[in-house]
Amino acid sequence: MSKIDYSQKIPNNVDLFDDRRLQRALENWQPAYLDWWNELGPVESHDYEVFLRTAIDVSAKGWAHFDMVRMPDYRWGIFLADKEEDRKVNFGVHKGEAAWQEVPGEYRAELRRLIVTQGDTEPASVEQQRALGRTCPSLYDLRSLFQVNVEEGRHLWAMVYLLHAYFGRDGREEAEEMLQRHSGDVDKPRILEAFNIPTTDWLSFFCFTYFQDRDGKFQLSALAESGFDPLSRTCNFMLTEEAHHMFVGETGVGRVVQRSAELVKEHDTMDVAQYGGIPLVLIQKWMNFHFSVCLDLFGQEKSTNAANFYNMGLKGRFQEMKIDDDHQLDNDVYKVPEINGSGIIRTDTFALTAINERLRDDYRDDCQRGVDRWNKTLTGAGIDFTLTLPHQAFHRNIGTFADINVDLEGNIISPEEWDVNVGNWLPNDEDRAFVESLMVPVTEPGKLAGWIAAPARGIQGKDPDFEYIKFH
Ligand code: BYC
Repeated sequence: MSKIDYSQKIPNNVDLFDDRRLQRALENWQPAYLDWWNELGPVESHDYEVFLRTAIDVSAKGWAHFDMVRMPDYRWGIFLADKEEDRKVNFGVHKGEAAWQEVPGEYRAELRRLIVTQGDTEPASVEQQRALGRTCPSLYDLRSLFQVNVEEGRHLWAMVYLLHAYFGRDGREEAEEMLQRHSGDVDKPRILEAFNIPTTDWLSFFCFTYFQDRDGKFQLSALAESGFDPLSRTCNFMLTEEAHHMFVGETGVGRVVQRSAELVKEHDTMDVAQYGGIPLVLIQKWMNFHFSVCLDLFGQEKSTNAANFYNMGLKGRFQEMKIDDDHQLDNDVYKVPEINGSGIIRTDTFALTAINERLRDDYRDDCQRGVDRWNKTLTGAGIDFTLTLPHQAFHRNIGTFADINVDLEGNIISPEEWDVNVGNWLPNDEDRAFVESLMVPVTEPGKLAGWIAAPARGIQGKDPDFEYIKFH
């Protein structure tokens, strides 16, 4: 079951050949997808040959093959993780029942909504990042961008497969709409706000892959717990690919921090902008922006939607089966932040309605780990500067804190104080113009832009200065 069949028009391990109707429906969608990729995928990449990873198996070892691939010839396919025999619904009111192989009729609308929301983010991120190839800091980084992009395209295929295979006509309509909504489009925007902001510089790209792809990790992990087995298996395999995207983010920001630290030491000043580096205060502002925008992606602090998804057995918690409780949560509480007079406190609320908040807490802890590693680079260089994650109430647009102003430490402030300080906390026009001024393309093998350190190693045993891209 696990080998992927590349002899078919749509590579897959789901026996598509045996279901001619489904195969035809997906083959009808395929040209629209390719048109979308050509129009809104990475700019000017059509003649490039890129050292890309392609999935060839879904087992833990040796699942990917690396080779030079012409970008338009990349094969997007449908891959589900292997089926677990006798899998059960592991949480909610159906706990203990056999996992569903078909959509449970009473939960069809909720399930479709979750799959559509997830699917919509995948092409959105490709659209957001489409112009970055023009300003890559190295061939190594350009390859990382394209690797991330093709796999986000594949993740769209993953969700479109579920829509086509399990939701009939309205599933097909939803699949079409995935290609009609566009990031930032005033009339037909992407569903979640963080996917409508263009990614215009590489520090933003690295923050995106660190913070926003990590939301992907947590949401996919919660969906991988689903009692709807095909969704679980799809998400499990997507998570295998997702890990590399976060690696691109963590090492990307880490290399910017490292380069800035080198310049601080070399010139004995924090003002490294004059030497072509990105000052640490700017890196902090970029982190403040991306982290706060991503916190919104977890939804409201108290959410009946999330409680329903959990009760229904459709979307679990992060690593549900490692949590030691009854997985039904009828009598459990969880601490959720609330505004209390002039401050923010955490109070007990029903654990079921706090599902979004719990996932957000797990996410925050995971984000902190990489920040600690970046800080190690700074302490190692003897630099007295600590990068931090802003308070969870800072710069929020969804939930409890959407209508108040909060500083980086979590103090509630007046709109006037916000206006005076926001330019010190979030990237302002001048900061963005400066960072963009550094974004000049470097495309000679082994060469690197001056604002970023070299990668510690290359991809798949190749040297960092390997010719990862051939321009034709
Ligand atoms: N923007 O009850 P609530 C990834 C709406 S990233 C706009 O809290 P819920 C990737 C909400 O729709 C992972 N609207 O909502 C990363 C609701 O509307 P209604 C993507 C928002 O549903 C990088 C109302 O507010 N996957 O894979 O519990 C590159 C009430 O809110 C937002 C998923 O998100 C928002 N941010 O939670 C590529 C998983 N937040 O019902 C890919 C699927 C809330 O009042 N999605 N609203 O009309 C979900 O699980 C949930 O829909 C959410 C929201 C967690 C997003």
